[in-house]
Amino acid sequence: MGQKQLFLKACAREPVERTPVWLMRQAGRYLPEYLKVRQQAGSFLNLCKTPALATEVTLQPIRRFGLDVAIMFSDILVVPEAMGMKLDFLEGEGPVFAEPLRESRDLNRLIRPKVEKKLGYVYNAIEEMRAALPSKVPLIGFAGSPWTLATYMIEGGTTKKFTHIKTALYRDPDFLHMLLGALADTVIDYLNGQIDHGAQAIQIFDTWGGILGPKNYRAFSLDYMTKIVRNLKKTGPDGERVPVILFSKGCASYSKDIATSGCDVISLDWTADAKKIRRQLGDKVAFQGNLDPAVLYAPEEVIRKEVRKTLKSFGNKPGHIFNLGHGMEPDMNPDNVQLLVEIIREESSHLLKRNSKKR
Ligand code: 1CP
Repeated sequence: MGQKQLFLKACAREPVERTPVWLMRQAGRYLPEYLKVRQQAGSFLNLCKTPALATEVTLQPIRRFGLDVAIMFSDILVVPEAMGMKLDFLEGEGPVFAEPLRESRDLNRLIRPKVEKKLGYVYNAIEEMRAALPSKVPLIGFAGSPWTLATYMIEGGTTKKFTHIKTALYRDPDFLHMLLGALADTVIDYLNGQIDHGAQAIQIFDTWGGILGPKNYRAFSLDYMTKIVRNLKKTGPDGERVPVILFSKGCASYSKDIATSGCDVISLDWTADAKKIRRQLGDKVAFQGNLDPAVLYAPEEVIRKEVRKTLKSFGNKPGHIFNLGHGMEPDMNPDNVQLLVEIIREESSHLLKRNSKKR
């Protein structure tokens, strides 16, 4: 084993010489080289299910920008598919479950999958990715939170209104809890498999946690994520600790509760006041985030100003991983990503050098 990678040091709240950086949805449609492979694959799901192609698109942003971390190319919705739901990705429309779940008896359609069998293509991809990545670039595995997966399984696809899942929440919470429990069990199996096959960190995407009020957020999202965190293997096959990152979009004000889950890192979206949250939580956990992705539409001087602001807001204690507050969008310019990464490198090394002199 060589030197511990910058990202894993930051997750463990150890001092680093510069702030490590990766970007949510760093592989994807804003990259022309991704579109090429995507076309070659024929469909998005085929791309996810062909390890050689998934490996290629995982590596693309690493090669182009020299990012400090890779995230395996896949999607959160392969889990409901493995549980028996028919999944399509329609051009311009996103994911569609043609037969969504609406009441308790629909749960009979779900199975608890043998993950090695049903999701073995993800594990094969992880192994191929690890073999292809430079040793200084660790690989993140991931899953959706039970709550976020349930929104797609009950709504049948992307929604702005969340009518069906909110109806279930207030009319039939037992149905929802049964579904969330089943999802948590499968996600635990699935993520432990990712760790066995070489994922060096895990991120749980709770994209829709923020549509819940505080009490419901705990009962319907955080409790299930906590169960997952507590049941994950703490170390990988190489004996290294596998940190867990929780990203509940729109939930920064619950950070104190989120930290009690046992996660190593809290990922913040751009609405979060990082300075305040760091002050509240001390160094209980590390943080990831939280530049507004829309800054990538701005000119260089604005990008620099916003990067400085973000770095400063996380303060000078160890334990910050630079990221966006949410994912890259297809219309973003890769040249601005290059610029962003260079600016983060420069500004964070200056800042960390200054701080170490002060101490
Ligand atoms: O046509 C295409 O090429 C599909 C676009 C696409 C891509 C590139 C989808 C469909 N998924 C992905 C990859 C993906 N999805 C990754 C790996 C890429 C990387 O990060 O580099 C990851 C981590 C995800 C996770 C994911 N999928 C989330 C959680 C993260 C987030 O962005 O909030 C969610 C909610 C999904 C569902 C999903 N997959 C794809 C779409 C269009 C959607 C719906 C999003 C929505 O409802 O708004």
